[in-house]
Amino acid sequence: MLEVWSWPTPNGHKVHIAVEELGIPYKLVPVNIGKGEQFRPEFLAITPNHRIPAIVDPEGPGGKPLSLFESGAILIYLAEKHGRLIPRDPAARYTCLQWLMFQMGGVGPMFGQYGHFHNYAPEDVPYAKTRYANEVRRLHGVLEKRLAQAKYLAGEEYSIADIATFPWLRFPERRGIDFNEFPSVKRWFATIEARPAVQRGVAILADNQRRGTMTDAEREVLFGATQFAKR
Ligand SMILES: N[C@@H](CCC(=O)N[C@@H](CS)C(=O)NCC(=O)O)C(=O)O
Repeated sequence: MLEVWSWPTPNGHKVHIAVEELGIPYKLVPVNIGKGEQFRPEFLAITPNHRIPAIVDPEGPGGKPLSLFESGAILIYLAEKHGRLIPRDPAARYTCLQWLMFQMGGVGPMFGQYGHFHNYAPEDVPYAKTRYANEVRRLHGVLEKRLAQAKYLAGEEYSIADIATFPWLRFPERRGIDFNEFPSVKRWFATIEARPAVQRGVAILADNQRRGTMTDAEREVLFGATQFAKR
């Protein structure tokens, strides 16, 4: 059975939503990143980058086991293996991959840095706060333009590009964003949020979601010496 090594973060939710959408039976292996479980040897054997999500498919290409990390690669793999959530038409397929890469290289990293400097940095760094707030707003503007022209990011079809982007756009108020300023993003978000598989996906491990401030121990694991130790 497919193993999903994960935790309830936006990158984890992408894979939770995909397996729910595709109806794939899977075994969930929780990796508590606040407690440092991402540094355990069994997880490092799957991903040298010690980040969730990762998967192990015992029935990979050629019937051989395949392990994968990087949520974008996982989404492409699952969609192609199951023949859904990625358009078949070549032009639409590349458009889907384009928006998936836009999420992986833009939305994810920039929103992540916004969160870091607004919520976790031990000192106030106004330049970084402003820079990432501007980027978050700019990226919403890019999505708004696209979604004013197309129903979904890839075009007419719901795809892994939407699945990758949706979890990062949840709770916009936490990033100083009001969806009323981005009406097409608001329409798209409500459509995706209403999907039963998406609701099941974001509920996975939800009881473990961090509430309130980070503890010193979590801070050390995520941003201190433990994070940067040579492995
Ligand atoms: N580009 C990676 C990013 C993965 C990532 O940053 N995962 C975070 C949670 S959202 C993580 O595992 N952090 C653990 C750590 O920083 O030690 C992907 O999309 O899979």
